[in-house]
Amino acid sequence: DVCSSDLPTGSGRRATVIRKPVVLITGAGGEIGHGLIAHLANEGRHSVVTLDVNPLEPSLARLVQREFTGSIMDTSLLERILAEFEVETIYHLAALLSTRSEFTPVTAHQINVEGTLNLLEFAQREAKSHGRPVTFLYPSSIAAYGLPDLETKRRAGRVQEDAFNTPSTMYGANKLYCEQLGRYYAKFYKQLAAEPQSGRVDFRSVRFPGLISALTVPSGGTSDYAPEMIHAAAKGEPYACFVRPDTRIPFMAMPDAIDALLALATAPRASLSRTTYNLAAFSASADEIRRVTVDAFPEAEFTWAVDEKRQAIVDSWPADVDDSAARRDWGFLPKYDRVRAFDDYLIPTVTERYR
Ligand code: AKB
Repeated sequence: DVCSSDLPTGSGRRATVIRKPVVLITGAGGEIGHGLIAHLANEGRHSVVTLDVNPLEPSLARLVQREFTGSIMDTSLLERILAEFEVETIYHLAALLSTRSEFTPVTAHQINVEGTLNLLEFAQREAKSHGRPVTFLYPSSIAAYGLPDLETKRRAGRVQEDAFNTPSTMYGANKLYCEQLGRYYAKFYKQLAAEPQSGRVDFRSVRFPGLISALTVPSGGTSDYAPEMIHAAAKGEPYACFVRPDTRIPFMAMPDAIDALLALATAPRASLSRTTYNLAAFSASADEIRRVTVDAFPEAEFTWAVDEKRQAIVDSWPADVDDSAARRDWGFLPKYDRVRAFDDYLIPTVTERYR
């Protein structure tokens, strides 16, 4: 899969320049981008082009073919990328997370929705120009759910994709809508036009649970109490947890999140029965996370300081999700349950990080 173009040489002959297809990652400097860039670079099969509002850390920048520093709202920058690269896969990771989005809902809408629309339109045009569908990976979230009260949350158990799609946050509403926007591009885009134009964007989305990375601390999320707790303990800093001890949502270790995106990206299209899939790895209460953290870092100073407003957001997210469609359709199988996530990944890696 190469695209060639003829360029004049000094000798008057024409040389063929081979342009390799690239993977584009937006929000590349964030939590998921870190692991994804490392994985793709290690694999060596794809050249990676990144777009982020901040410059990449030098260790990451070294791994990519080209780094663009700028916004997904900058359509002339997207135009430049379109002109220069044959993008065959997009990981659209740029977003404003749930807590931050509640403080600036209009900005959240601009970045999370209009930004995604820009990228979908970009993908549509890329696919048209190189004649093959562009695979578009979109991380949605458990924030797309909104359970009305704790009793319903307790009774609901493992929630399926199409239940309780009534989010209470701007971020959740943005994610839910963009899942639908992606589905529209994939299946119905300009359905009244003379020439069919859908199918150029091969949109694939996962609803991630709370993600926990041993290498980065997220910013602006509401499930962040779990990673914050672990990183604070490893650094020897006190931590005040902003949710109740019994607060329960699903979580996933970052390597499983990266593997899931990569597996979904390469799954045969015919095997996908949906455009958005739940993913779960383990469900844990805040107190269970505290206990394993304190076992590993006995010096950890820990208090509960419940923020009722952020608590209400986490209470509206399911305690667990049903990810059987992902397991059935594309073989999703997380490596890390709660014990392995802590024993084999989080504790050793986070300890090494702050040594
Ligand atoms: C957040 O808390 O906003 C995110 C999420 C659950 O999508 N981590």
